[in-house]
Amino acid sequence: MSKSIKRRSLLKLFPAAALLPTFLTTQTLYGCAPKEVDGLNSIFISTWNNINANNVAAGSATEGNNVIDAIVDGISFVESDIKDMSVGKGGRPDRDGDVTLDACMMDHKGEAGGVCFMQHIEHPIQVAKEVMYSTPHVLLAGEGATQFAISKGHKKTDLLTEESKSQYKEWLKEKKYQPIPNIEQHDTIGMLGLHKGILGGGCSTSGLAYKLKGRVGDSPIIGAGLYVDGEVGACTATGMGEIMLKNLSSFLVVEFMKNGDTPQIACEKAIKRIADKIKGEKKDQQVGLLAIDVEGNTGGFSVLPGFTYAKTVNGKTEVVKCASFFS
Ligand code: SD4
Repeated sequence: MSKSIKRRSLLKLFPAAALLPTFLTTQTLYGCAPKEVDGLNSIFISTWNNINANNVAAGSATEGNNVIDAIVDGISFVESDIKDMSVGKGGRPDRDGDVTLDACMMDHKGEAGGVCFMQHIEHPIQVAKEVMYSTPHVLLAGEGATQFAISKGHKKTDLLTEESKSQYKEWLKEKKYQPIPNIEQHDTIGMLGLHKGILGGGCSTSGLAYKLKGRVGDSPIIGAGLYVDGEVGACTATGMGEIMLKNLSSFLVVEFMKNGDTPQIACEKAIKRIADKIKGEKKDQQVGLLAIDVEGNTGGFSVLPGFTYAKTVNGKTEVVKCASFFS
């Protein structure tokens, strides 16, 4: 079974998201019956301007898929989009010219799965879900992750594109490792969903361009790039992964929400903690945090200006501009 999502066939279906095919299998979420939030059937939020991904996720949920499968569908769409050069196929390579992918998922029961430093597989988010539900593990890395993906029916593929190859060739002329805020750190997709009262989240990236071989960022690490507590809320992160890894930012945001903060205040507090540590020295490093609570309230905040998120409530999408700690 090919799990590749064809961009053109999906685009043809917009905005009639309800007509989207059920292209991925449906996972039953333990027969849990949480209360449905009044008037809110589904809400999907994702980092940056990932409007299409949200629409795919919302359409998938409308089709009857649960929140995890809807998120997998939304993120898979971006992984196949070669114009997004920080996720999946078309992602910028490491310093050796190899594309290495990180992704993770977490559900409302606290189940989690991820892959990191995985090569040659177009849909790390699907593999992350498979790690979550069909292995006793949380994280598979490198060749082991690739082999696992192949064992689950994924095909090996060349993730480089003409554009990413030509940008890499240019980069080789100077070989300077200098991530640029909101340019290079702006495409990773972290998506959070609340559908029929059930929370879930996923995150997928090719990481920072021209990173050292073997570098793994926050995106596949539970607590750093993503955290979900089905009783409280969820958070996902984007930007300079090393910062989120050192601060476990997504876990921290959910913990703040658990202690009573709104998603917005929780994101602001977690960013402040980072900004206080940075103390103005590393003002070129962006971190954006995005959160949702079980009631469907959302919030987002970043270290530097420029962070946005796409928000789709009951099928209606808008892009929200976030405030930032530094101006
Ligand atoms: C990483 N956090 O690998 C990711 C990069 C990112 O938009 O968010 N890019 O550090």
